[in-house]
Amino acid sequence: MRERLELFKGDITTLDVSVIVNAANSSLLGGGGVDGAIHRAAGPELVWECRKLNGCPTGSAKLTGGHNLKAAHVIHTVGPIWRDGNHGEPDLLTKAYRSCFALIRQMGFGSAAFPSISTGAYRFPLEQASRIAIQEGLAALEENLVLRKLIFVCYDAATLEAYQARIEQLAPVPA
Ligand code: AR6
Repeated sequence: MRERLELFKGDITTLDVSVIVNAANSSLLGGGGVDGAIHRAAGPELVWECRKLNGCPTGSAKLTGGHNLKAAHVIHTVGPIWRDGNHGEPDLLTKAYRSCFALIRQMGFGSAAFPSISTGAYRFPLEQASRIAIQEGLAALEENLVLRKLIFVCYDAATLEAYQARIEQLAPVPA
């Protein structure tokens, strides 16, 4: 599995993969952060398509086309807003990743890229969020052999370091 998992430091909108994941809000009508970047790169047709979806509850995921993106599809998911960790935040973040991986499996996508869901404007602590992301990613790669490449996009140095540390803990390269 480990060899099918990649970290990429940069902008998710540049990636040529089957599907990119958007860390959206429940309106699905756009916002800041990665959501804003994806809508800018995809063009206005993305929000027109999103308007027909009637939003998305936290922890769920919905599929659209990629429009002007290199990726032909976008999965929009909604991670939890961090309050204090006692409001189901870890379970909801796990659910958001699982909802995306379920769609990836159902659609038979061969490659997918994820941002670090909830760790920006939604303030989910990076250490715990990166653990959930890597755990769910490895589980998905194990059960879905059609998924040849899974990329976790780390936009800044702190995110990259956190993901690298989690991979070393959870999927060490055999000696
Ligand atoms: N490519 C990859 N990652 C990015 C990019 C990019 N172009 N831009 C930012 N990131 P955030 P959230 C990183 O705030 O915490 C939006 O307004 C960013 O550095 O985008 O789930 C939505 O509409 C961070 O590591 O998403 C919602 O209202 C990560 O993406 C709300 O923010 C997630 O940060 C969702 O908040």
